[in-house]
Amino acid sequence: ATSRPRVLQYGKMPLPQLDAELAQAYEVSILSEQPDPARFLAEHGSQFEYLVTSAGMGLPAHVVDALPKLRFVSSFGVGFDSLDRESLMRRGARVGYTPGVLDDCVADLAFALLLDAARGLSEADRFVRRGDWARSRFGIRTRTSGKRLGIFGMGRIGSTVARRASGFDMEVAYHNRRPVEGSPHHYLPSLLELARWSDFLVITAAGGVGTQHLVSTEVLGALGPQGFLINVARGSVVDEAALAQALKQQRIAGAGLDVFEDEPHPHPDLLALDNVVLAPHIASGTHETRRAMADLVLRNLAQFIATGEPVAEVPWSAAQQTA
Ligand code: 8YV
Repeated sequence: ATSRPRVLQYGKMPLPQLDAELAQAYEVSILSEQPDPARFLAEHGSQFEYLVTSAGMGLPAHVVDALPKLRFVSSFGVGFDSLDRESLMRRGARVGYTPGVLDDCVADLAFALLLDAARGLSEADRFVRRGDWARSRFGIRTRTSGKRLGIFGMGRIGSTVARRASGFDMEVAYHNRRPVEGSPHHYLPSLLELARWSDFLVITAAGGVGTQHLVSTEVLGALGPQGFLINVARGSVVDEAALAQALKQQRIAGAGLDVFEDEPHPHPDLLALDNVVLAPHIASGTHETRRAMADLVLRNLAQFIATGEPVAEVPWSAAQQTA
């Protein structure tokens, strides 16, 4: 048992079972559970070659800088915008993540938010529970079938959303940094044009460098008073204050949001609005998908320790190997 590799876990994982499985296989220290994490890092940082974190917790530069022997990070999640790229590259540490196993559940939630925003489902639920049904009528809403669905970010998740759309007889167009080879969908060369075209604009783009506030007042204006915004990507891609204003003034029809700029604190103005559906970052949060993500976190770590190559590696980490 003494030969088990040491692993620094940045915090508790999004699937409690995974905490137990990591502790079973490795000599784990959980940084967030230490009485004085900064002191723990200063005293023990040089003992760790392996670290486990999640997209939600991230990994800041000061932690990487306190781990001089760090070789591999196994992250729970497909997003890697919260992992400090610069310090990790400087350290020469490789980074594994969990792409591919959450596409269905994230696309499902995008559609749940889309249908809810269009039909007012969450608002209707509040209406019935308040007893308003016996007093008044619930307003009529917007059709979804046959409408135009714009997808910003045509990666694994975006294309899974597009497949869902065909069941609703929706027309699909997309914007992406570049056209996706072999995609049957219409490419629009700018987000602004996509927003102008769309009835429903779904954000499935990766967050991070170069994507901050791309969904701006101008883009929301192009989406227009009949348009809906759905975001299951990263809150940072949307100017949330501008979105709250646009919703309040009904310059767009509605929104469905699973992600926010400052989680767990949605912009306070959003909480008072009925034309937005709010979810607490739950798109990957099913038993099946979180299990698959946990398995990939474990496999990435085990395989890196055994062979020096993870199963799935973030693009900039992989690129540094071939450069
Ligand atoms: C998770 C996510 O909830 O995969 C991602 O990038 O944002 C979500 O699936 C997150 O990783 C949990 O921290």
